[in-house]
Amino acid sequence: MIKSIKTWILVGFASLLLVACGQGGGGGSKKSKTLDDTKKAGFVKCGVSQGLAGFSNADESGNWSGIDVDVCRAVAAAVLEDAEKVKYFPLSAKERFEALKAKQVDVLARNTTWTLTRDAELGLTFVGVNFYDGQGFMVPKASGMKSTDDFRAGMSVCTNIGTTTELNLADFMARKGLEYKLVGFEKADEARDTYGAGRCDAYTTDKSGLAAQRTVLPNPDAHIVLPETISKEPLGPVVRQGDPIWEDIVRWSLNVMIEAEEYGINSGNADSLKSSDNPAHKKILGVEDDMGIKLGLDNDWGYRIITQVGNYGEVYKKHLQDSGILPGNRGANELWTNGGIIYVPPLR
Ligand SMILES: N[C@@H](CCC(=O)N[C@@H](CS)C(=O)NCC(=O)O)C(=O)O
Repeated sequence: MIKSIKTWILVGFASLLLVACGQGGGGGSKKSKTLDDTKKAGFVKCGVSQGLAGFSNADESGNWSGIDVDVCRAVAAAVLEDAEKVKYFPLSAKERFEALKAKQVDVLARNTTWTLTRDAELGLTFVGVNFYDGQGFMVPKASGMKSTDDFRAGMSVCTNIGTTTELNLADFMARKGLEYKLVGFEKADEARDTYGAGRCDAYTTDKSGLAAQRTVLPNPDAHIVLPETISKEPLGPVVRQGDPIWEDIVRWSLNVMIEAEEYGINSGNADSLKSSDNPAHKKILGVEDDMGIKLGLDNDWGYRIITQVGNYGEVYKKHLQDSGILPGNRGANELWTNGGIIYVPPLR
């Protein structure tokens, strides 16, 4: 009797250890209110910008596209088996967090910078980074300004309110000891057009935003982006706190696009790589190891994302390089294996 109690204690202790080491247990039951509601609705509720070329932008027929839009399309491919099953909610910078908290949207994929305050105070969770950015300035070429060293006291700067942009500008000008006039707008097109009409000496936002907005100014060649980058703006998708399964689904829907690029899987070769004997290919494409089941999905989730949306490199090329918005090399947004800082935890 004593012996069998001892055995049971040992067995119990061993399984505790296994669980503690993360080796025990299966997927467990996966209960997500957001996932259930999304399936019931038949679409992903996606918060996007009010129009930012390359990131989230609607054409005349109301079709949304961009690298942020593709995060929501990836989630739809993962959970609803169809990347088209997304409803887009255009949100200004000022409105975006309230809209997410009020459940008007379930994913916010809108050039949003991950900061401590937003992470800690708003009841939200940033799931990753889909574009590493930094803030810059655009000025008219005719101004003769070549760098921020040419800034002078009393200058006016157009930008958007409710952004990190506004805060970084204040810090930057304080460091320079320059008084300036903030010309703030809730809508990005108003900030851009007011600058375009010559009513501000400079326009400031994330450098990707400057590149995108420059393309829609009446005469893009009449403006230059100054060389300085004054901040770190890691942009990424956000979800509400409190639904860890949904959080994981959104996080890994982004991660699998990046992992696919790293392992050479794209929308064109995913089918043939299903029979690859590379274990990484098998995991990503759902042939082995139940990655999808662990997320509370099915194992084809990654395959669907890659074939319907593309890997990260394909998405980047299509929306940012081929569109002419950021035609040069990817810089920080290159994979870590190619000298950039795009790096995701392993899909295993
Ligand atoms: N990344 C910054 C700035 C984001 C931001 O909203 N920028 C403006 C200027 S490019 C914008 O996206 N406007 C588009 C819109 O409001 O629809 C932040 O998270 O605060």
